[in-house]
Amino acid sequence: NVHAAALAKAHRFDEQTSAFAQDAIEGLSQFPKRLSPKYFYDATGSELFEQITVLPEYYPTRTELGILHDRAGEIASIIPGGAALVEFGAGATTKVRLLLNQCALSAYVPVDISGDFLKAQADALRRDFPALSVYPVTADFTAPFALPDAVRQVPKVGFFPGSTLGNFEPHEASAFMRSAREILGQGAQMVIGVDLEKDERVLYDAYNDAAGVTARFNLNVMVRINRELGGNFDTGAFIHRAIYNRDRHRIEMHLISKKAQSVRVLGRSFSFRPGETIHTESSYKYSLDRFTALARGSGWTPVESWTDADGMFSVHALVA
Ligand code: AVI
Repeated sequence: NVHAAALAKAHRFDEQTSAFAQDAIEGLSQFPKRLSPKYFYDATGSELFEQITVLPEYYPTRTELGILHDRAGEIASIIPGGAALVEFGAGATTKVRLLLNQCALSAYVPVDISGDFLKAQADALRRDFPALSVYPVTADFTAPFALPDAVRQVPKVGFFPGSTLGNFEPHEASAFMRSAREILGQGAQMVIGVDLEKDERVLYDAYNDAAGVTARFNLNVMVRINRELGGNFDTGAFIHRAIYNRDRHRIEMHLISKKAQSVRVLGRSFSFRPGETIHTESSYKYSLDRFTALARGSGWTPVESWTDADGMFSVHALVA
């Protein structure tokens, strides 16, 4: 996309903003229009997501925390002593703390695109776990990155909770699993949280909460485009909708235009028909079998998996 690249350059964007600019222009030029869910997470979006995780309808976070809490001892028993834990996309440290309390880990390597947030979290962990070395890495974990030299010699354990894998398209999910295996190396372990298929009503409610937090989270990507890419989205002229696509085993989040309108982003105009959507996120729901097949197909061997009593969510241990 030469035009978008030239625009980004003309606007003197930093690297992250020009990637956002190119992706946004490319996505809004497609039919159906789409935006990548990775752009939800500016400061406001991250805060709104934290609010989502404690909504009564949003079961994944508390269910996964319950599994990690109940099974921490079992999970710890398959993690070699002195290992370095590499967390892909480190948000709040609540989940990793459950493992740190049980495992004799030597190092923690949180990897996240947002450097400021990482540093604050790293400082808090150093205070609470003085024996732990913390080496934050600022990187987009969907692309290859180098681990710090200090953890080169110790066993590695990947940690990818939250069913973030579910926000990847199936080919992206396989590519991520393969790349994680490359980064962590032969013999590494991986602990990964994966949301499961279930009653459609439960899924629907989790992404259409009564308080409207998910709607604000979804619409915030337009606020972000307005601010960072000189857009003029009227957020009042779009509505949030999440539907379950049964054939593809995924929740889809959309922003739907209430009327015919056109929107300018970086000096380009994008027109919407009434009812036209921007597909902003897919959240894939796996069966245990479909996930273990994906893991095997990307170079991992499933070792064990745990679910809650209602079979809502799963945590898997894999070995490379
Ligand atoms: C981060 N991710 C796993 C969340 C999910 O459930 O797919 C993002 C989210 N989207 C709407 N609500 C939560």
